[in-house]
Amino acid sequence: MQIRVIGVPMDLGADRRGVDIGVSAIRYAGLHEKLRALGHSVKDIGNLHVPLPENQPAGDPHVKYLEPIIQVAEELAAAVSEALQAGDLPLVLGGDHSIALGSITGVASFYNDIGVIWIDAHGDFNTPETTPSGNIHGMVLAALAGLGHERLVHLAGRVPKVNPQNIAIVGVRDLDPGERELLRANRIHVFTMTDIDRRGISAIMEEAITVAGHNGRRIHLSLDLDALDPSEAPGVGTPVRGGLSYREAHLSMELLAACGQICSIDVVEVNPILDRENATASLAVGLVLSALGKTIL
Ligand code: HAR
Ligand code: MN
Ligand code: MN
Ligand code: MN
Repeated sequence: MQIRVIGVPMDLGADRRGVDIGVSAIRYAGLHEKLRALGHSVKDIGNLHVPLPENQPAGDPHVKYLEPIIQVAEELAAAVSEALQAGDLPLVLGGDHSIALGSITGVASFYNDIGVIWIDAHGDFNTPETTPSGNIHGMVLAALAGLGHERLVHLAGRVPKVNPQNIAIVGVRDLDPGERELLRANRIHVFTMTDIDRRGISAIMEEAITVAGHNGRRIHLSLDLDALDPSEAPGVGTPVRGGLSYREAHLSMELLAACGQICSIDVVEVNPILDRENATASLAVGLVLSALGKTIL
């Protein structure tokens, strides 16, 4: 398979600066050579242009940096759908999680019914009314499901980008009060760390794959590195204790590879400034390899 790498050095969607250089850290961790060693071909189109926060007004404090985030999302959506049209698998490197707005919009313009598996400590299901921070990375999944600021919801094309029934969130352990209500009211399938502790990651991922992928629909994987326990992934902007272990994360990726329905991937929230010797970026590369077919034997 040809993997098309798209870098998006975005940090307008989060408060903590540093995820913009996550794209470089992931490349530096050997992404290309390791993908090639696995038998894939790799085409890297480089990084999209992302404006600097220093040169932008934050604007509405309930949806900060809305305009530049939308601008980048439109560009990314076009790049992702172009990759899919060419038969490549888009691998989008972040940047903060607000980039999923563009990547999933691009996938949804190519396939008319998609599923999303969102692996994250957080729900990213706030709206401008419920957000405690105004940071768009915490609102992006709601927007893709049709809820929230209308500029985010109505970005290029159909609304919603993904049917809320086809979304599975895995690894959750930190929700805001209003966000929790929205997830409940919209019957989103949320698999918390408690569910994983009780039932095991294998059963949970099988169920998540059924939720997102039933009827054989294509699945977009959005991997937020803060889903992992901070002992494994210290280099993330918003660490939360009690996350996925190294093997739980790898097994999740291996099960996704085995399902054969993954059409596109985001890897987000790697923050090299907070990392230890690029451990989190290296972990991200390892997880991508497992998601793209690397097995132990
Ligand atoms: N829920 C909080 C907010 O909306 C924190 C959001 C999260 N950070 C992330 N996204 N890294 O997964 O502001
Ligand atoms: Mn996230
Ligand atoms: Mn997160
Ligand atoms: Mn935030």
